[in-house]
Amino acid sequence: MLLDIITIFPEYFAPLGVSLIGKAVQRGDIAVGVHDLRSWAHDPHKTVDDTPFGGGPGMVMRPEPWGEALDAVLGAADGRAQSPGGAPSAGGAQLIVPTPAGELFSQGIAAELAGAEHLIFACGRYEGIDARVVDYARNLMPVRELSIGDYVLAGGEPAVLVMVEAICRLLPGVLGNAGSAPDDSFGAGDGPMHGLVEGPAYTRPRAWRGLEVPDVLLSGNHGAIARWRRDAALRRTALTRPDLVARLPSAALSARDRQVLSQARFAVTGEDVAH
Ligand code: JA5
Repeated sequence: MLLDIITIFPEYFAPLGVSLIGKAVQRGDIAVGVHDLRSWAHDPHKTVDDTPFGGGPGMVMRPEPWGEALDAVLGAADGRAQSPGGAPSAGGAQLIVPTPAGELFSQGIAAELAGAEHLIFACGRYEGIDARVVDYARNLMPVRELSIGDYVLAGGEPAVLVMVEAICRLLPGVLGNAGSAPDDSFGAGDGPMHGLVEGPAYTRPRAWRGLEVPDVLLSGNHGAIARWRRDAALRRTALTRPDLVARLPSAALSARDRQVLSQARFAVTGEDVAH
């Protein structure tokens, strides 16, 4: 997979050299290009922003450096793919634009994007990027405007780090333990934890500062352990993410699941547990 990131703060992406993604880059499983938008600004001050038409606070990113940046990054990828033709065109490239106005990024979208050949991330700053840049880019490649949650950031950079990590850990060989992806919270795929957050995890020592690990996890009874983990995931999801419980398909819930959930929901609603 090829990742290109366009930003006015290239140094923000130093973490991509670390940990799982850093190792995947070293192996050549992922190629990352981090590009300074100002290298496509041609005035002496390398200006990338201007005042908003129509008035209002703040500044807007000018379209010209963005247009040149997208053309250059697409053209370079075309060159690498040795595809024919003149004008830059997207050989499997998609543009991702982080914005609080976008579609909510999710595990499902991460899984879709993990199948892409080439992702280009456009990091806005100030009050955002001139809207014509996305209009222009839609003529070249698929474009997704994505939000990582309902809060305001000063720019798209931290959202891109989040999305890159969520996407790249799904690539074959990137996660050290291939078995740990399907059981994660939100259970990518259709494993037993699909649609739930994960319950608690424990390791040695068995007793620590007077706190004990649940006996079942030391029982060696794998059926009982799986059941306990599912119960714990259901209870925790009911407590902290009732929205996820509401979206579970009823076919995915056994009689035991329903019993665990109805008991958990007593606690959530604050109804009289003693009834
Ligand atoms: C701010 C110029 O989903 C949370 C997000 C906040 C935010 C994003 S994504 N992008 C920007 C931005 O500010 O580009």
